[in-house]
Amino acid sequence: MFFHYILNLFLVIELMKHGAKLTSVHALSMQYYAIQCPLAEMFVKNTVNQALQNDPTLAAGLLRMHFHDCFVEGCDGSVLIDSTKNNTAEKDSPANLSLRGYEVIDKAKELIENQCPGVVSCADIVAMAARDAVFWAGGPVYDIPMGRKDGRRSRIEDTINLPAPILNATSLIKMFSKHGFTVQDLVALSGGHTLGVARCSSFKNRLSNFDATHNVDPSMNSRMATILIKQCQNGDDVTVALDQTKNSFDNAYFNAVQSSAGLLTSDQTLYMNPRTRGWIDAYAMNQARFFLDFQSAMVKMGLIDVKEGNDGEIRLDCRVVN
Ligand code: HEM
Ligand SMILES: *[C@@H]1O[C@H](CO)[C@@H](O)[C@H](O)[C@H]1NC(C)=O
Ligand SMILES: *[C@@H]1O[C@H](CO)[C@@H](O)[C@H](O)[C@H]1NC(C)=O
Ligand SMILES: CC(=O)N[C@H]1CO[C@H](CO)[C@@H](O)[C@@H]1O
Repeated sequence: MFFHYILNLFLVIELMKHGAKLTSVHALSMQYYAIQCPLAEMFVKNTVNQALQNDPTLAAGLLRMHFHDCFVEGCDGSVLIDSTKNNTAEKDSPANLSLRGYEVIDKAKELIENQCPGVVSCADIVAMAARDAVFWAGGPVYDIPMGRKDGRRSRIEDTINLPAPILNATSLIKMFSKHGFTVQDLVALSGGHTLGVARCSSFKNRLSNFDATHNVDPSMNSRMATILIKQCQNGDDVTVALDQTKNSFDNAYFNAVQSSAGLLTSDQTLYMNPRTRGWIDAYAMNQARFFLDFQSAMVKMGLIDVKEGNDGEIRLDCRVVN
């Protein structure tokens, strides 16, 4: 308990150092559901643990879901909304088609609604599930403030705000800084690619007709390129692990990037730009440092444009606006 308290204190200090917009945070709190739904976090945790026992690869899905939720319209559960006759939702954009883990969120929401109806937002459940998935996979444990309200808008065209895998470090730095992230945050968050897979469609830009002088991206380890070219002959939907331990949350991703084995352009570019390169080295050398910076960057990500009060609602079914 005491350790937790110290950790919280440390995170707040870290957040202030990183210049988080603390003014927009005041309504969120660690104890937000303490009175109205004290078991909310436990329900989510149990549901996530159970789902991951059956399918460990879902940890990656749940982490990525939170990232996509927060980068499009803020962390407001908009990523969960199903398309209707009138509206094509974020979910149905090409970027989001490979998102996974929606059933886990539905299941947690159902348990929570039975216990304390109309209290816990889908956005908070997504944030908790991502946190619990990281821990389950061997990553750090950390507290997140709660009290996000659910949004009412989910439009396919808004997913343009997601970073594309072909972006270089300069563009990524610019894009992430719009949300208040430092260069260090960008590299720590990219460490989320310690979990999961990508489809060939996401990195085939590196495997042929790369530029005027190269057929294959010269920043890719050539043995790896040969293997990938072969694997991707079976189609755009073939999946390849983002690092060598796709179900373990560790710092293997940074070792991969160091040895020219980052899978996406957006991964390998972090070793080519002098502003990001040092952080790749730091995290490759020191996993504890990565964990610490990842958790503070995740707390920060979870606060992007959060909706409070009447700006949002507590959705009753995470897939449908009330
Ligand atoms: C830096 C900019 C980023 C870009 C360009 C990017 C892009 C991508 C792409 C293209 C994929 C593969 C999708 C597919 O082919 O199906 C992917 C997967 C993934 N991303 Fe990112 N991502 C970024 C940042 C992040 C962040 C900040 C996180 C979380 C902290 C994250 C977590 C994940 C995870 C866990 C997967 C694996 C998903 C799975 O196995 O289902 N990514 N990302
Ligand atoms: C779709 O739009 C029409 C007209 O704007 C409206 O009457 C209807 O209720 C909408 N349906 C849904 C499912 O939102
Ligand atoms: C990064 O990408 C942007 C946008 O495509 C481009 O203008 C810029 O020249 C690129 N920077 C480097 C260092 O390649
Ligand atoms: C990262 C990525 O692939 N983003 C795409 C998401 O979907 C929109 C709409 O189809 C595209 O414009 C983005 O490029």
